[in-house]
Amino acid sequence: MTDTPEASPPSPTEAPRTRCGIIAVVGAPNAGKSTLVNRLTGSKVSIVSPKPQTTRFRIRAVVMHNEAQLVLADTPGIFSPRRRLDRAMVAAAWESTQDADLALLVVDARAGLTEALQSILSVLKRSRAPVWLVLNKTDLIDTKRLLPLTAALNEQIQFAETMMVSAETGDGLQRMLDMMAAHVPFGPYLFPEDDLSDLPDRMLAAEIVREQILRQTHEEVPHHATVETEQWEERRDGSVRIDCTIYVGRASQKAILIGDGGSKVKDIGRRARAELETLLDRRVHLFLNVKERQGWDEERARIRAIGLEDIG
Ligand SMILES: Nc1nc2c(ncn2[C@@H]2O[C@H](COP(=O)(O)OP(=O)(O)OP(=O)(O)O)[C@@H](O)[C@H]2O)c(=O)[nH]1
Ligand SMILES: [Mg+2]
Repeated sequence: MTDTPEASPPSPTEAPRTRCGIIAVVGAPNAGKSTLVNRLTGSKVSIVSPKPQTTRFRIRAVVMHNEAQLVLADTPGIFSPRRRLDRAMVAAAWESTQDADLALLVVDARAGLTEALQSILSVLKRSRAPVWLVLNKTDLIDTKRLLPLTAALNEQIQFAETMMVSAETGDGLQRMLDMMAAHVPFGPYLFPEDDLSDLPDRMLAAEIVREQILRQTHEEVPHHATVETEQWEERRDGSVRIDCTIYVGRASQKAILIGDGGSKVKDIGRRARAELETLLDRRVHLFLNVKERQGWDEERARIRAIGLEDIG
């Protein structure tokens, strides 16, 4: 963006200046936004699953590249919302494009131009920030199919750039980083250089548990479960005790989550604990408590607890 004073290149007398910009990563559910953000960051900042609507709130991740700080905002997939929870998720995604210097529209190249994508395009047309098209999952399709898809999408929006990548294999990501670092405006860093994300550890713990629920349960259970960290207790031996509550909407969902003799919740806990120990680099004692709470996805307190604004 060259129309702001900050964006002008440094004059020869000035010390070289850094670049910094906020980049909103948007798209339909399951397009691979979180996989992309994790891969660009080189660590796990956002949970990933094969099920749509995995990400529920905006997570900022910081990537340092070529003297530039790229602040990537991973967002919930955009779809037609029904529940209060869904409306808040979709609002968070759109909101993140408002203060962005650049928006990346991530498209599942194999899925192509779906109805969901079509309605995103019609809103994104009015974006203040430039929009780049990121065709993802190119490892899954024949390259011959990419050109007609690019042409069809560019008919709807004049994308400033188009890139073809695979967040899974890393293909095309180096070039993408170079281009983003060259695009963001000159300016001071917004975050300390060693910051990874703005996700507090308590939220990270809840998200890692939710990721296991998404991976280990099916049908209606994953989307009707929410996880909150109730207690975080530092132990003298350097370990931490984390107590999380899993809320589900119905008794039947609770029964599935608990499993025969508690086997399912034990498995969810075991895997989440192992992952948390790696991410937090310390011993973790994880306790999960499953509660039935009808209508939690319409409850303001539950929506705020996962970091979403209540939008009524
Ligand atoms: N083969 C392949 N799979 C991918 C690629 N990128 C993402 N995936 C898979 O696609 C699924 C969805 O990925 P996510 O990163 O959770 O997608 P998302 O866009 O963040 O989804 P929501 O948070 O629900 O909006 C996961 O199973 C990923 O492993 C890719 O480049 N190639
Ligand atoms: Mg996601």
